Amino acid sequence: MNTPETLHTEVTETASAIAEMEIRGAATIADAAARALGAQAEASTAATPEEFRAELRAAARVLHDTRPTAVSLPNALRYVLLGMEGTTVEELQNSIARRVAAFCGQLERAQDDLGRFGGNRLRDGDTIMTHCHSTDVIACVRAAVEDGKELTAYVRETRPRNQGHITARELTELGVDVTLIVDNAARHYLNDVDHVLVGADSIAADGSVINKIGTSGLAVNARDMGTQVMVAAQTIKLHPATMTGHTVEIEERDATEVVADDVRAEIGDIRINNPAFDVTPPRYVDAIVTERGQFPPESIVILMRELFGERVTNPWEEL
Ligand code: RUB
Repeated sequence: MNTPETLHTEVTETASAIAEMEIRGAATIADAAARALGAQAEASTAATPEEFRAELRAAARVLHDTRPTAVSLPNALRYVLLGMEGTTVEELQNSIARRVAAFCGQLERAQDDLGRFGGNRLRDGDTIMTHCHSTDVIACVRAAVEDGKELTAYVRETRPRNQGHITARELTELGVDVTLIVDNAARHYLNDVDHVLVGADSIAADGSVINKIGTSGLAVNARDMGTQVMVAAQTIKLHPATMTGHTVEIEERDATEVVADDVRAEIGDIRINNPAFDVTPPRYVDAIVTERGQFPPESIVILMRELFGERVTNPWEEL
């Protein structure tokens, strides 16, 4: 039955953890969503294949509607649902289990491969600057460090949620010499920086990079100062609908992330905007590093066509 009562708790809990950002970052969200679909399939008591399919689609819808910007989420749901095959409930269940395992395995391998390519771009003694927290970026730094390179990092704290603190901790654990700075201090230090290194939530067909709010200003400043901008993004971040003219929705989050209600009341009658992401045009990006190698942003559409074809379906939308 296609009702919320049949949703597995792992689906509802994963969905609320994504919405509340306890699970965050594009790759981690994709992994969690795929696993939640796996849990739904495994625990299903559907009496017929039709019921099973409807149940899986309902679960995918709940997961899909949590956050709108990271395309890794719909890409993960699509991958799992399109692999559903069989004529009995048991066969369908097994096909989902296989597909989830394949997806999560690929995600991990892709990050390792991407890390090696990104790591090759970094030289011993380089200084990087990061924004937000990206597991794809960390993979690049890890690969460089494993190659024996010593790195220094300026880590932007990343208002309003300070994901830079996670990056600072993880880079320190890797042995990188870390300096945490407020976002506004970036330009002050960019002269000392060899690479700005950021992740992506989505990459559009024209090579635009959608990532944490503040990325585009950082990239423009970096270009102005002659500093390389590298985007570390597995191909699961490629946004297939942008090939047919769709734009990427930018998530607007709660005003309380910017300022607490009591402080807001003291300030007076103001509007607060809190966009979570922004769009960096391709001309400010030197390379997009994926598990398939590095690409100039303008050529990413070729890879996108190869991976997704021209037509993209949203199987969770069928009721
Ligand atoms: C996270 C963010 C990250 C990308 C890439 O935003 O912008 O740079 O998601 O992360 P939020 P990864 O904290 O709002 O989810 O490389 O881990 O996929």
